[in-house]
Amino acid sequence: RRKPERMDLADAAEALAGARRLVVFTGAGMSAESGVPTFRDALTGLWERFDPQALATPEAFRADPALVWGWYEWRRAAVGRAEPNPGHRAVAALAARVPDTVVVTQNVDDLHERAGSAATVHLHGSLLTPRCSACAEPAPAPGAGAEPGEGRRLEPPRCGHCAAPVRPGVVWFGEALPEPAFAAAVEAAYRCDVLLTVGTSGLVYPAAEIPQVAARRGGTVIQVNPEETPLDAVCAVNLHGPAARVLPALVR
Ligand code: BJW
Ligand code: ZN
Repeated sequence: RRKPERMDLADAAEALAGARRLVVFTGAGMSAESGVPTFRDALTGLWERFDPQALATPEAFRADPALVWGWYEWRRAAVGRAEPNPGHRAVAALAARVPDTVVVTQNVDDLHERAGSAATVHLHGSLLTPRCSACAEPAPAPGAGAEPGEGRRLEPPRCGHCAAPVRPGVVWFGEALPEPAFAAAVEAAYRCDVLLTVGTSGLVYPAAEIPQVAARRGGTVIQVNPEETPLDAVCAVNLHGPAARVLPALVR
């Protein structure tokens, strides 16, 4: 099958409609229009206001569990109030059309699932699956109510098994990705004929390898991002624009 050198929106829609094995690879920009902040956008990104070294590393949690737990509880509560946007719904509609679709997300929210993409692969874990920091026993997700404000400390609950502090179920810098999720993502990228990458800066590894694997294997990579990214190098097109507007136009 011919792979166009340069595509426009109509070519991209056609490639998606004709895909037999599809991967949708998403990052924080996917949920931006649901009101969930990204990490690296100028002005609005979380890393503009918060220090990743003090919050998103295992060392940070060991040094100050209440600071880290409070920050993640604040974010979990915000995600609970957010709703999937038309982009999430367009991804679910695409998957309904192409049965062999794997949705791979770096996001720690559940907005793909709530929009109907039930089997989403989470490369960086989830805000909704806390576990023991010592024995990894899953901990019950805290109920609504006790949410801290922005930047407020909160003592983490204790493991019912071994009494160590419970930690968020996300992947911090320096930690390995969950092996089954990463293996499933690599395998899907290896097999796919089209990969749609949405709202990721493509800076964080090894997740950023996923679109590159698809491209190397001859898959057509279609990107949706208002900005240029390093993934432009492997894309047939970057449909510059916000996910909640571009994705519904692609799936129409
Ligand atoms: C829109 C939009 C709209 C805006 N519509 N788009 C190679 C070189 C250098 C360093 C490394 C390397 N390999 C590994 C590393 C280290 C590190 C890393 O990659 N660092 C780089 C930053 C340099 N990687 C790791 O540490 C990883 N682990 C690892 O390598 O382990 C090795 C190991 C092996 C075996 C045993 C032990 C260890 C783990 C990385 C974990 C990343 N975790 C985070 C935090 C998760 C928890 C939390 O939520 O707090 O994951 S960091 C953060 O970045 C989060 C995201 O998933 C991830 C990716 O960000 P994303 O989604 O791309 O968001 P942004 O903000 O960067 O971009 C948003 C994009 O959306 C922008 O492009 C906008 O333009 C766009 N946008 N509005 C569409 N409306
Ligand atoms: Zn435990």
